[in-house]
Amino acid sequence: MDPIAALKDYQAAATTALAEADGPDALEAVRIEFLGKKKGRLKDLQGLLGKATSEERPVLGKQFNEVRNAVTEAFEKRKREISRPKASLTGLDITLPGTQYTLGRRHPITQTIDEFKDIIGRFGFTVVDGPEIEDGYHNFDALNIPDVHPARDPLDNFYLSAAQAAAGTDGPTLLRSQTSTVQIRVMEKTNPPVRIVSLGRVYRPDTIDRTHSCMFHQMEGLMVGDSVNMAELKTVLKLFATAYLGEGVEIRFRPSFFPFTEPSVEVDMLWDGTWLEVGGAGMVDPNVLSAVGYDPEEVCGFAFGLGIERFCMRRHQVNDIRRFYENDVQFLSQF
Ligand code: FA5
Repeated sequence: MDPIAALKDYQAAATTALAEADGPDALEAVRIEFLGKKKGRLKDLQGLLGKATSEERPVLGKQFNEVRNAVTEAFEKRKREISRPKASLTGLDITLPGTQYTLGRRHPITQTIDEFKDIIGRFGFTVVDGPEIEDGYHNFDALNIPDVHPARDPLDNFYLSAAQAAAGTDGPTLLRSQTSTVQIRVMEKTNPPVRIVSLGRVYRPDTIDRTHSCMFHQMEGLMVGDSVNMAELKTVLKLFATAYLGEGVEIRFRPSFFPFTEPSVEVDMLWDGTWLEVGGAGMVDPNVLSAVGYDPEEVCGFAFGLGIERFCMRRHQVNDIRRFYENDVQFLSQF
């Protein structure tokens, strides 16, 4: 074959093969075929040139070098194109900074719950869970709440008639109005001594204001043994509040009434010169102990229920509970 024509063929075939190579593997195959040093089409061309006469050789040699350099350059260019990110091919400027995603964070109430668990865990309380959808027995009956008590009023509870119908039960089904339900569920299954807390959501159709929400969180505490007393209850609550809010916190206990404790107290906390109610507590009523099969002559206990939002509000100087539930990212991102 005429060496000049062979050089032209070689260059044309290499140009086509490079254009068709659409990935690194295909490109490498083209390199081996057209630029391989040991064998391949370049080697064949060299063999052809070797047969040229001594007059032809300088001219052909020069042309051979030019063609080989051109194919090598075309190969390098194609290699750069293939390795370039695809986006640049669609006209995007890949040197611009990428989209900055902001990481979410845990809700302040979730953070408070975790801190509560940590603190109360150091007092030896174990964390347990209970259901948010409850039956009337655990929300009222076992807690010594009489049938005619206003705490059962439909205006004070979220009764779930559809859930009740689905469960096929006679008694009511409702969103629990307090975490005290968990006291009962734990004592039903556990022999004394008991030392548990349960933290979670509760629901009440209260009028919403600065310190009231329809859904909020409580931490229930229960300690049962043979000599548990009111002084220990007050000490636990005072030490707990100090651990969460600092040395300066002032707590007071006001005589009160709950059907499931006797005596009962309400717990207030001083915040900027005003007392804010943060919980209820007392010695577990003997009727409650009997309802779960404990002998009130043998064991006694204390229980408390604290409003988690109100502690969190005082700690972070949030003066309206509604702020926690408005999904205002600017507000939430401060915690
Ligand atoms: C109870 O719920 C009792 N179960 C507490 C208890 C437990 C007493 C064990 C004795 C033994 P009370 O309804 O007072 O009590 O609520 C307790 C706390 O929950 C209140 O002090 C307050 O901090 C918080 N709380 C009550 N209602 C709301 C509401 N609507 N929004 C936000 N927090 C509330």
